Amino acid sequence: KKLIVATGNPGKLNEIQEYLVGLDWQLELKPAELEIEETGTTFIENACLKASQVAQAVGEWAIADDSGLAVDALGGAPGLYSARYGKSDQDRIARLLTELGEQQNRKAQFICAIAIAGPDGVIALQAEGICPGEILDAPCGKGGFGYDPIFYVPQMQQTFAQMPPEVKQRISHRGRAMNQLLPQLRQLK
Ligand code: ITT
Repeated sequence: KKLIVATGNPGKLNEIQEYLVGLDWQLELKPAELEIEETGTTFIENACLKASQVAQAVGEWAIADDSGLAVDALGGAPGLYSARYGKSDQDRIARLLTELGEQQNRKAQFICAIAIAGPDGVIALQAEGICPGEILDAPCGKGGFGYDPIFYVPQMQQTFAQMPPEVKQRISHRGRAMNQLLPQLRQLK
């Protein structure tokens, strides 16, 4: 069976593909011209919206990810608006560091919602994962994507961008959501 990966973000796409290696699904990219407006008020709502609309448009199963970084001292911003916070990863990181300034409370969490919809657009599976961490004063590390260079995980004493990919994949918000979802995805026939 085909599974359309409903994302336009290459970093996400890479990671989602890794979790699905060895499964019985033939992965396919979402047509680039198919863009879904994220009108939801939660990560889960937006993930469901993207999965459902792409599945229906293509007439195949689809998996979507809605994620973001919520910073405590910024009242949870950029949160749902993490992608819309700047024009490039570099701009988004610069803006976040500027808005946080000298703030002592650097606590933050990455949140990831994943949804899978059938060809009729009906949601079959959904899960959410969270990874707590801290925002550094300056970027550190070359791996990953997005906000990874400023997201430090105290437990590992590294940023997401410093970790070997398999370590990020195991402990990240996306990893935690996928771990809940994968056993159920294997049952879907
Ligand atoms: P799609 O909607 O097409 O999937 P998007 O990039 O617009 O792509 P979102 O609306 O879910 O996706 O926005 C997520 C934002 O959070 C985006 O700026 C990402 O770079 C960032 N983000 C999500 N997961 C991340 C991770 O594991 N590491 C670093 N940044 C991440």
